[in-house]
Order: sequence, then structure tokens, then C-alpha cells
Amino acid sequence: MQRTTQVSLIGAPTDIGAGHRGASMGPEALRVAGIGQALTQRGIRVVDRGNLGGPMNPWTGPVDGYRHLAEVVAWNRSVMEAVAAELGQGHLPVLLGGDHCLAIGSITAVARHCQATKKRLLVLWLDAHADYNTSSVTPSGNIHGMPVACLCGLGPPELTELGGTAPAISPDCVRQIGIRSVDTGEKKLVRDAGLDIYDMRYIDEIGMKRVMEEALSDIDENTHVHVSFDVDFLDPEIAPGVGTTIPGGPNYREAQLCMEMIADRGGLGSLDIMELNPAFDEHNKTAVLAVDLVESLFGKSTLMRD
Ligand code: Z70
Ligand code: MN
Ligand code: MN
Ligand code: MN
Repeated sequence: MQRTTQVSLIGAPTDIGAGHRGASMGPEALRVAGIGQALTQRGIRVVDRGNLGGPMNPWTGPVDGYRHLAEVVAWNRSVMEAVAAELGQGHLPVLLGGDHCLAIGSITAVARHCQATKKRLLVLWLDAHADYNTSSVTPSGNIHGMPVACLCGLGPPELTELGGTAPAISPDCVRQIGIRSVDTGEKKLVRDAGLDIYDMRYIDEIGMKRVMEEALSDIDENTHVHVSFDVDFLDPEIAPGVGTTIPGGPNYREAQLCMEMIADRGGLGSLDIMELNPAFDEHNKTAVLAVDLVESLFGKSTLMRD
């Protein structure tokens, strides 16, 4: 990003697609942890647009393989419009989630913006999960386990066609990092899609540095980098404040390096910070950590000022 680019914070206080209640409190926890001030201190102009509104969580079971589909659609439409408005003004939208189903709206807006401005899109999906389930293979019906599939055209038309025609994106532009939980039926789907997955085993084998070099290798001047950061990407030892903790994630130093290398490569155009669940956190420490990592993503480094 350019220093003069305005960052716009957009709160989406809902857990409509999640398997646990509480991600609806994520936006405020990130604000309390100082997300705005942290970026302002980096010399970035930050405007907090406040929170979006949407339907309450009815907390009902799956219908035809989806929980709360109508409400998920309503929230995603609202997210898509808010993100599109910021991109249209040349701002860098930062979505404060909220559960990860909202990345459907956010990334649909980003993909349309890239199409209109002839930019190449690269989505860096930092997550413990592949989020590539469909209604026929989902173990839960929770739509936060489905956003990548929906964006790639697998899902209900209300979500796959949110921005007009499906698919919003091609699997080619997605790089998933930190993956360590993929459901049985989901495995075949990610293989069939040819998703580029840097799973924890691969990170252990070759190290975060080489993983990020590979994942970022084809970024050029014309690339819009979208980071979709599911906080459960992080090891639960350092980040307990999420609904689904999966052991064996990146530690503090690996996560910092990941963010620093994205910053160094350049091209960040939009960001989601998702799945933070204050109901499971300890004194807001996961939110504070997320803010610390976002500072690195925006270029904070130990020795260099810029
Ligand atoms: C499982 C499912 C999930 C969180 C995504 C889990 C999905 N794959 N959980 N993000 N926190 O139910 O589809
Ligand atoms: Mn402006
Ligand atoms: Mn996720
Ligand atoms: Mn996850």
C-alpha cells in the first residue's frame, strides 16, 4: 500500500456462520486492543466506519445442509457493499469480523474491483481450515466452513452469485497457509479444485520463510493482495480466543515472519480479520496479538522505520 492510502475499518458483528457464539464481539475487541491507534501510529490515515447491521443469530439447525442461509446472505450483501464502497474511493478496507463466512462478501467485492481496474487478484487465506465445504459434505452446516468453495462457484446461488455471475474467483488466485484441519469430504474437493495449500506439514518441512517466498513469488506491480486472516491460523497456545482451536499452528515468530514477508512484498489492498471470539479469550490477549500481527502486515519492523 501507499502511505497516503486511507485504511477504513468496517465492523461486522455477527457469528451467523459459526459453530460457536461470540465472534459477533470480535470487532469491538479489536478496537479495544487498539487496532485503529496501532495503524495511526504507523502514519496511516485510519477511518473507523463503525459497525454494519444485520439479522440476529437464530441459532437453528441446518436446512438442506446450511445453517442460517438467509441471514448469511443478508450479512454478506451488506459486507460486499461496504467493502466495494471503500475500494471505489481508493481506500484499503479492513473487515473486522465476525465469522469467516463474511469473506464471501468481502472477497466478492474485491474480485469485482480487480476486474473493473484490470488488477490481478491474489488471496492469501491464513487459516487452520480450508473452508472448502459444500452442503453435501459439510459435517456441521456452518457456512464459515464454506466461503472458499462459495467464492470458487461451489455453493448456493444466493452466495456464489452475490456479485453477479459465479464464480467470483478462480481457485488459481488462492494460496492457503497454515492449514491443518480438512474434513473427509472436503479433501477431495480441494484436490479437485487444485487449491494451492501450504499446510502445517509443509511449513514444518521447509520453514515459514521458504513457504512465504513460494506463496508470494508471482506478485507483481499489478497485483492486488487480499489477506483473509482467520485468527485460528495461529497456534492456540498464543491465540485461545477463537471458536475452534486446532493445535499445531504457527507460533508467534512464524506468524510475525509471515506478516512481515507479505508487507515486504507489497501490494496489500484489502484485509479481513476474522473469527476472533472474545468469549473464549483471556483478557483480550488474542485480540492484542492480532493487532500486533496486523502492525507487521502494515510494515512495522524492528530495525527499519519504513
Ligand atoms: C469444519 C466445518 C470452520 C472454523 C471454519 C470447521 C469449519 N471444517 N471452523 N472455521 N473456526 O464445520 O465445516
Ligand atoms: Mn478518501
Ligand atoms: Mn476460516
Ligand atoms: Mn479457521
